Amino acid sequence: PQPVRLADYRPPDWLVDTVDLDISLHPSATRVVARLALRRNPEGEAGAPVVLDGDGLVLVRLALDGKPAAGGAFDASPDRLTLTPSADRFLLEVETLLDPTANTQLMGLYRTGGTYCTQCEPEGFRRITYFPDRSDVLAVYTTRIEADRDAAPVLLGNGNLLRNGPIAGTGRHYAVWHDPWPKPSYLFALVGGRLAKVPGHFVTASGRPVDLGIYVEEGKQDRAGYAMDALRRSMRWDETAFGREYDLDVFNIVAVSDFNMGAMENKGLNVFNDKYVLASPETATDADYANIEAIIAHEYFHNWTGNRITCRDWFQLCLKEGLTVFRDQEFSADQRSRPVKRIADVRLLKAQQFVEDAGPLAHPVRPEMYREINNFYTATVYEKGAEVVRMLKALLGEAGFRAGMDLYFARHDGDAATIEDFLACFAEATGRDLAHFALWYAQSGTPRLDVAGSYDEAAGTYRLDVVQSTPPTPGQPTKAPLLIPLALGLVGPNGHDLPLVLADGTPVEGVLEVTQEKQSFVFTGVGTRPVASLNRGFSASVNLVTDLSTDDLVFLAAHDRDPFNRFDAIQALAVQLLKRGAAEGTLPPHAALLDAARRLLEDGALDPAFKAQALALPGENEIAREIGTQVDPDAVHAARRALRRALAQALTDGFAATYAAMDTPGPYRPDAASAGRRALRTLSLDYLTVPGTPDALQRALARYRAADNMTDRFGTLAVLAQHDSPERREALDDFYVRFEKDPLVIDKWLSLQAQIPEAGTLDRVRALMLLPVFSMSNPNRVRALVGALATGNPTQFNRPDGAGYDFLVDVVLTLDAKNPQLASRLLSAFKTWRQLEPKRAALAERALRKVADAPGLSDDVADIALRALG
Ligand code: HT7
Ligand code: ZN
Repeated sequence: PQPVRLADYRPPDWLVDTVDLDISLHPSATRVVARLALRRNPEGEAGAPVVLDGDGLVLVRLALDGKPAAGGAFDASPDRLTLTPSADRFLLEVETLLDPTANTQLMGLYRTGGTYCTQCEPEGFRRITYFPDRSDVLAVYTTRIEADRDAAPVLLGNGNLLRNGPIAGTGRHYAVWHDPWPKPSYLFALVGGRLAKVPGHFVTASGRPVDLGIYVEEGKQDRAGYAMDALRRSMRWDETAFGREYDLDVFNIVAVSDFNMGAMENKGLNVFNDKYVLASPETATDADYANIEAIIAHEYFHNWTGNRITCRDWFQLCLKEGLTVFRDQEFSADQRSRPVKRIADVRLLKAQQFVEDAGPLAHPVRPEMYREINNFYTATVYEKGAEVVRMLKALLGEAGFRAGMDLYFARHDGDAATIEDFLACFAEATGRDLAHFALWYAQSGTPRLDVAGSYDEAAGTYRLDVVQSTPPTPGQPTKAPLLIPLALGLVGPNGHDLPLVLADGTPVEGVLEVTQEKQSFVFTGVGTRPVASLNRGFSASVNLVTDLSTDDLVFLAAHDRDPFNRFDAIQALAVQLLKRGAAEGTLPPHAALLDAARRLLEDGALDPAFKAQALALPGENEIAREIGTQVDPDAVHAARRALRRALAQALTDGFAATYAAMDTPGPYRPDAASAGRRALRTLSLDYLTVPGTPDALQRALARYRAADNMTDRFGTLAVLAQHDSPERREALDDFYVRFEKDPLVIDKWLSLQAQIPEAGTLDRVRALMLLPVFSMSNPNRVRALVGALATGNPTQFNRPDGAGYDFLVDVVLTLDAKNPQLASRLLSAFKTWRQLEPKRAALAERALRKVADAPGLSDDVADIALRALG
């Protein structure tokens, strides 16, 4: 694929004011008539022809200003339509013919379980009609949809419904939708199908009534209630937190079962992977409920950050995605426990984004070059993009941040904007120069911050020596220092924070600004030796390396007033032990960790959800990332297993007491407090089951059987899955029989088995692929089974014989012809291969070369294979 570069951006030569679509749905022969009011862009290249994008299109006819175009007046191929009109304004009418049933890429117009639906971001609209398919061409759309009335009684489009009705004598009907808000083509959507509507209602702060609809497969209506509730809460929250109101009379969400990602924010018509809509206590876990809440909110929040203000080009993807992730994280923090949400977000950031940033697929939050844009919907754009917004807020404070956001909404409503536009609003609203801060968008890699503290008792001062460095990443061999907001506290022996006053008398409001490669900060008036609590709340997205002693960490785990750092302190203790354990083959002395863990477990004032996070050991991928080079996944697994045993043994009584205390009788409720109790209870059961004795396994099995909700049932199944035993077999069989007819629940069962860290797992996965519940055509199934093995089972994916790699390569090559986006995402599991010990690394490299050398690869897979090989 040819590279596309940010530096080559040019405004479009032609603009489109209005788009009138007439789409007649048919399973294999859908007709699309598009009428585009084209106008030469005064900012484009003078005299440039009209060049419209297409992707595999079949052109039926073409007319200019109502007259059929003659042969020489245009040049058409499936992938491009070029015209050289004499006028600077004209109406183009194009008819194309599509086969939605044959569309297995799930991009453009396709069918899922008989329902017609579209996915146009980033470049799917060109698979529907010829168009300047770029995000800076904004038009007003009117869409007439026609379909067989029985096959598709529901016809949905963007905007408001203008009219609908039967087409006499044909068995067909139509609906006309009009979206008054100019939008780029990637936000276009339509849905046609036999779907059930779950209705809802919302009145905006200024009194606009909005009809809400969640459309699901017939019979699933009772599983859409939580999503509806989350939607209404999101709408209200955006009004109070950001002053943003909804702007149409209708807001619809459709849940479909074949979908490449989580959901899509099409204007007024969000399309969702059904996994992020459907929930009932019997079928969804607490984690599912939290994800539904977050993703419903995320897509809704795009209405302003993404839709009303969109991106000038795809390099600016983080402008909508990073900002919208930040907004959904804040929403969830307000709805649930803020510290627990922060801990979960940082865990995800480290597990996904830090890993990406440390490997061959590293790229800046705003990339400067891509070959396949689909491969840039990454943890870096989303999660690090959100962290950059969070750091901006840390620098500017609550009021400054809000003033900048207000200016951004006021100034850029209706624009296709850039990161520069965004930052300029904050600079202007607060008077701050953000030129240095902007480097966060351009420089890839996770900065490392080395911080050493020294106390001078005689002078009553405490000094922090800070050194920042960022390791080289692909295309960026050298790095510049960043502007890093480092939130901190100096914790006195009584657990209280000491006042922060710099040597020149300047008070520090909890956040230091680190700007240089080396910097020292001296605090005065420090009467006793404090313990530095650094990067509180994970204020900066950095790898922090401190000189804190084991005693300091134990102290912070018990006393820090910043809950994130209490969590982080105990995790840091665990990471130190696990790194040494993996390197040395035996666990080093670990009494301090056991002590810290006991104190947390026994602290009656702590939120159970917090305890569950703090007492869960870092995952194997996380430990591997901390080790960084020459990783042996078996050694990591052994070290973690040993530490689990040690904790289980030392804290048996505590876990038993907690297990009993966290029992929550009464009907299931998905709120955060109840979820926290369940999480801590299952964690306790997990530790109690570590010995694997018949009694322990029977207790877990009994709990599995007695469960009256999916969180407990699946939680206990996951506990049992770690022990090769008759109890595991019984529970797995039982689960399958109970939920065989429920694909979303079966996904959990598939994932769990794919993550069993045992030698037989690869064969098990192969066998599961043969079951009728599995299908290579459904992305959720493939991700649940193959994706879980590749990303959630380090020992079995990285088998020393390379069989895990060969398996993934076979799946990727098989899938590529069908669904390249899904194939390339699976292949991204190789992003960590360079951190492995030499033998495994050589096998992984060989596997990647096999992919790179395969004939007829998609752009998506070729791009990942070549970049991963670097
Ligand atoms: N903006 C969307 C990103 C997206 C996508 C969604 C579904 C299928 C394919 C897709 N490609 C890109 C989702 C979001 O981040 O909100
Ligand atoms: Zn998004």
